[in-house]
This record gives sequence, structure tokens and C-alpha cells, in this order.
Amino acid sequence: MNVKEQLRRTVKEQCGKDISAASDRELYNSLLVMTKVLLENKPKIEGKKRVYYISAEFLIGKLLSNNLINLGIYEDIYEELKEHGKELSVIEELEPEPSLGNGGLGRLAACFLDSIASLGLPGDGIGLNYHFGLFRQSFRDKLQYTEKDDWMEDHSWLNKTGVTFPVYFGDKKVISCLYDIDVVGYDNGKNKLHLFDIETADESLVTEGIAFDKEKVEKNLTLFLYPDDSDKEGNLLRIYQQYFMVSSGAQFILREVKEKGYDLHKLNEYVVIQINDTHPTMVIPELIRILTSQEGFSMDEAVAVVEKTCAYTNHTILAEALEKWPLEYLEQVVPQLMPVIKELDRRVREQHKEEKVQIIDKEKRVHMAHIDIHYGFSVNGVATIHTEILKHTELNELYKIYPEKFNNKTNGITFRRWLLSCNRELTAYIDSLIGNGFKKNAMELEKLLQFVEDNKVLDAIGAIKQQKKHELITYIKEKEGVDLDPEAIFDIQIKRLHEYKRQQMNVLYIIHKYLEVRAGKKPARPLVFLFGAKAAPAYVIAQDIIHLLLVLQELINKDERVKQDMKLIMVENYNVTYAEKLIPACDISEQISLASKEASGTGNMKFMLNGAVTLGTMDGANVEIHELVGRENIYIFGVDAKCVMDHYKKADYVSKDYYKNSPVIQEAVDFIMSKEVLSVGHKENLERLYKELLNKDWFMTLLDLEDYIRVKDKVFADYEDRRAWKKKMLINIAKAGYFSSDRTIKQYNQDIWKL
Ligand code: 26V
Repeated sequence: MNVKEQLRRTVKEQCGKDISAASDRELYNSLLVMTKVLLENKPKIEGKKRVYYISAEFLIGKLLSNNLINLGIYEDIYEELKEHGKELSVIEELEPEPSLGNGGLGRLAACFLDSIASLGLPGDGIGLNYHFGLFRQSFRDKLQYTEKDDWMEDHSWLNKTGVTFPVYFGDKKVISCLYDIDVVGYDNGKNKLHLFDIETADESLVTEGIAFDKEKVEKNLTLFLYPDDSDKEGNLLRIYQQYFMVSSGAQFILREVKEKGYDLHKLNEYVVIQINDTHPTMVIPELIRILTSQEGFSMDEAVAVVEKTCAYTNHTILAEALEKWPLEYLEQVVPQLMPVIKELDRRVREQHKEEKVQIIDKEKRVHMAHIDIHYGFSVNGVATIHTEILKHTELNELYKIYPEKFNNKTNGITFRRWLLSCNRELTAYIDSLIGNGFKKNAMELEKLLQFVEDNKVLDAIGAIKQQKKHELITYIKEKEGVDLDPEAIFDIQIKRLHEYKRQQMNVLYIIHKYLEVRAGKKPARPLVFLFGAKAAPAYVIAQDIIHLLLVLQELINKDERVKQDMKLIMVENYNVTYAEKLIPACDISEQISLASKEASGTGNMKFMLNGAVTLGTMDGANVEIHELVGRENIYIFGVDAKCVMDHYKKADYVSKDYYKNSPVIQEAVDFIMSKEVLSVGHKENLERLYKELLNKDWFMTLLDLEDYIRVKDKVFADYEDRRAWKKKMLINIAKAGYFSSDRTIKQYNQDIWKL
């Protein structure tokens, strides 16, 4: 039976009617049922050795379209629906997006699962099934509000397996239940994403917004992703979650190995565990605990095999994000792990005197990354510059002990989602130019370079960008109620809200521009500034930046004097689905982190692939984008990482000096406390942000602001040479192949996993 016939039959069985008579909801349900059957029938990818990618986050996004693409039936389904007057893109809107991640780290994990399966490698994800994921964001009174995000439905991609494991917190026992989501490769077999949950989770524990009783662990454990960690209860809950994840995961892995009859003493020949940031670090002591207490291993034997099995990826150098748990907290939550952790610490102390490499420090805090580095066989950063900083600065003392463990794996993105699915028009056009080889070998995109002087091709690429702008405009009108001009330049910054990413610098540029336009200096064409970002609930300054954005949005969009020339939109509840609409419509990709702080970034790669030009600092993967596209095809500004690190070392950056010496900076910063801004905003938020910029500015916004303004003005001017701009677009697309996560995963496999 062909797919079209199968769809007709499924709809009939499920809803008792024809496709044309079925509602979009009924069609969505039928598509879900049918696709799950097809997934069920896909062979599991097998091999002697399997990688387990353990991560507290998997930001998988909606799955329908991507599953249809990977199963190779998207076009047939699309056509069959169309013939009956139905739109697949409308139907898929009904699928809820599971928000099981904060940002780049979780999305990377999802891209990796897609590539692992698409390359036919045996590998599964292991994580947690958060009932309400990360919060849903809403804006009221120009402030961020947080609500629970109830993404789970009775019928979904999630399959209950019936497999359970006991997990102990001291003598408190909970039962861990395994749920699976099938991960099908592009034209390949399938792996699984294993998500653990507790049977006793109680959703009624959530009172208002995302508030809940943090102490009833057996009820709240899997309700939310990373609950508020500003207080002790929040921190303890995080440790509970992490241990629950790794204990379930370790038991699951060992069970698979034993079922196959493998010898646990050779665990590393059958299993490799990739530890995604420090959140799953306790898998190391947990495996050692299980092997010694239940499998008859000596401590030496257990340590020897576990350290050949585990590999660690670092995703940040920010001190506040590098986990150091108070020993006392661990003792309270996981007393059974303490003898192991203390023994691991003792062994390190015996070998190394340097205080900076110890597992338990003088303040009795456990450095999770140090466990990973001493007791794992590989440590990798996520972009060249990031790995170099780890080796020579942040983790230098450890690098000196284990130079052979350190390696770089520059991040990548799955082109199935970030090109084939989100930009079908561009995909089809590329296909018509260079054939479809690029879908399996992304480097073939370089074949596009032969068209760099071809006006017809350049115009076609420009026209596709216009079409995607029109689609975004319709979406934004519906979601945010704002009208946008398709002739405008679309300048977009979408990412977690954090001072190091410097959304506040973009805001200061917008203030500067607004004052200029208001004074009569009109831009050559309208400018649209788009933002999307969630801020951690306890991160006060981040809330203030959102507030300023929303205040300016009101001020600017209502101001008759500038209405034709500029618009500012902060979209509500930015997520993967929103990113898929924004990215194809973007002209200028804002990647403006303080050099040295953004480990890699992956949004930068998604934008480039869709023909946006990067405006960025020499940070993270921007450095590699710059190298690939050349200086004509990217806009770089600001100081470099070395300069930033010198400032930190000498503690000689004084933001007020930059403020005092520059009328332009002064005018923009002072506007935050102007009468007109205060008349629509809250003094408390605005004043706090103003003072932060003047008295602290830890991420050196004012240091780079003037250069940012200069270069950004040049970008807008250059956009007017339409032919030259379209060439830049084409070159960015052509050079994006390197950033396919297929390349990244091949490198992980060659250097680390060896599957
Ligand atoms: C998370 C948080 C959460 C609460 C507020 C403070 C804070 C500070 C930093 C972080 C980062 C945690 C690790 C992370 O998400 N890293 C990101 O990993 C991406 C994938 O490798 C990479 O592209 C991003 O540059 C990096 O920030």
C-alpha cells in the first residue's frame, strides 16, 4: 500500500470520514497514529558499541514534519492533503512543542540525535520527561510572566514502555518509569530518546504560575526543567533530578549490556557515555557504586572501566554555570554516593597537589567538571576558540595533567530541520541548481559558488527571502498583532536572555537609531528589529532588559514620527517553532556576545544556512564562520577574546569612563532614565538596569558599543547594494555545509566514540 492510500485509510479508521471532511485536529491525530506505526516498523540501529548521550535537556521541537521528512514521505503526505483542500503546515501547528530545554545546549542534543540516526550510528538519548518543561512566557504590564507549559497530550510521540527502575535517595525510594520517543534517521533506521519520569508525579502540586511545593520530591521531581535555583530548595531539587536521571540511565545501560550477554568488565567496548555539560556528571560515581556494590567489582576495577567509558562536553566558561555542589547538599540527597565521591577525591589528592584540580575544594564544594575530567577519557569544547580558552585559561591546570584528553568538536545543526523543513522553498531551489546530493553531504552546498555572478540565481534567492518575510509577517500579525513592512530590513536576535549575549547592547543601538530617526535622519529603508528570549525567573537584570525592550516597543511602534521607518518586536514565548519561522526571514543575524563568553552559538549557523549575514564579535563559532565566508561576507566588530581576558585579569574595565567620553553612549544610556521612558515603564527596573550599565557592566557593553553602532550602520548601508548583498547571502549558504551536525557527529565518532 502506498503512503497516500495509507493516509486515506488511517483517517477513515480513526475518524470515520474522508480527508476532506476531517478537521485539522482529526487529521493531526491520524497523521500521528500513522507515522507512529511507520516508526514502529523501522529497524533499530544496532552495532557492537552504542553511544548514550545523557543530557538534562533535549529541545526536540515539533516532530511531525521532521519525521515525515526523515521517513521520506513528506511530499506524498503534503500532496494528498492538498488534493483534499488541507494544508500540512496548518495541521502541524496543532502539535504542541515539548519545551524540554533552555536553549542551545538542549537544541544541540536534539540535532545530535537526528544526525546520529541519520548516519546510521547506534546511539540513544537519555534524559528526563519534564511534565511542564521550561516555563511558557507571557508579557503583562511590560514584564515577563511565567506559566506552566502543559505540553503532554494523551496521544503523543511519547511511548510508555512499562520498564521501571528503583531509584534511592538515601532510604527514600522512588520508581522510575521509562518513556521512549523514536528517533528516525534521514533515510535510515531508528534510535531512541529515553525519558525517565516518576509514577507519582503530581501535577496538582503547581499552584500559581510555576510555583510549587519544592519539598515533596516524590511528587515534584519531574514537573519542571531546572526549577528556580536561587534558593537552597531549588538547588536540592536539581540534585534530585540529576541523580534520578543518571541512576535510571546507568541501570538502563547496564541492563542492556547484560541482556546482550556482554562482560561488564569490558563495558567500554560496548558502551560510550557522552556527558552533556556537568548536569549528568553523577553517572560516573553512580556506575562505580553499582559495579562495586552489586556486580562484585573492586574499586580499582570499577574506576578503570568507567573512566574508559565516559566522555565529557563542556558548554560554557561562565563561572556561575559551572556546577559546584555543596558537599552538604549531596550528603543530604544522595548519601550512598558520598563514599564513592570521597574516594575519587582522595585518589586525585594523592596524585596532584594543585588546589585548582581537586574535586572537593576547601569550601567543601564538589566541582562536577573535575569529576568528569579526572574520570572521563575525553574532554571537548564546542568551537575552536572555546576549546583553546578551556585549555589555556579556564581548565589550564587540568589540561597540563591530561593534554591528550582535550579535543575540539565544533557544534553543528541538523539541516533536515534547519533547511529542509523550515525552508522548503530554498531547499527546492538549491535542489534545482545543484541536485539533491547536499541533503546527505552538506559540503555539496559549495557547488552553489559557481552561481555567485549569476543574476538570475541571485534574484531567485532574494525572492525566496521575500516570500519567507511575507510568511513571517502573517505569523507575527496573528501572534503579536503588529504589522510589518516586507520591504524592511529584518534584524534578528533570538537566544536565551543573558547579559553576556548583550541584548542590552542591541537595545542601546535601537535607542540611538530611534533618536536619530526622530530627529529627521531617516534610514534608506524601514528597519525591523526582532527579539525573542526567555529570562531565568531569578535573573533580575535579565527581567529588566526584557522590560526595557517592551517599553521601547510601545514607545517606538506608537510614535507617528518614526512609524514608517522602524519597528521593534519582542515576540512572546520564543521557542523552536518560532525560530523556524524567524530564521528563514532574517537579513541580519545578531551574534554580539562579549568575545570569549559564547562557547559556540548555533543560531549563528542556522541563520547563515538560510541566507542571513552575521553581525558579530570574534566569539564562539563566529570565528569559524568568518574564516569560511571571508571578511567580505560577515560583519565583525568589537574587541577580541584576548583583550577581554586582559581586562578581567587587570580588573581595569570601568564602564563609566566609556560613558563619560562618548556623547553617543551617554545619550543612549541616559534615555533609559528619560521622562518619556519612565512615563511608560517602571522606575525600579529601569533604574536598576541603568545603574548596572554605569557602575558594573560586567559584560562590557559600553566597551564595544561605539564600534557596534559604526559597523551596524555600515551593514544597513551595504544592504542597499542589492546585488552585492545577495552575493553575500549566496556565499553564506554555500559555506554553511561545514556546520552540519552530520560533520560534528562524524568527528565525535572518529575521535571519541569509535562506534
Ligand atoms: C546557563 C545559565 C542558566 C541560568 C542563568 C545563568 C546561565 C549561564 C550560562 C548557562 C549556559 C549553560 C550551558 C549552555 O547552555 N551552553 C551553551 O551550549 C551551546 C551548545 O554547545 C552553545 O552553542 C552556547 O554557546 C552555550 O552557551
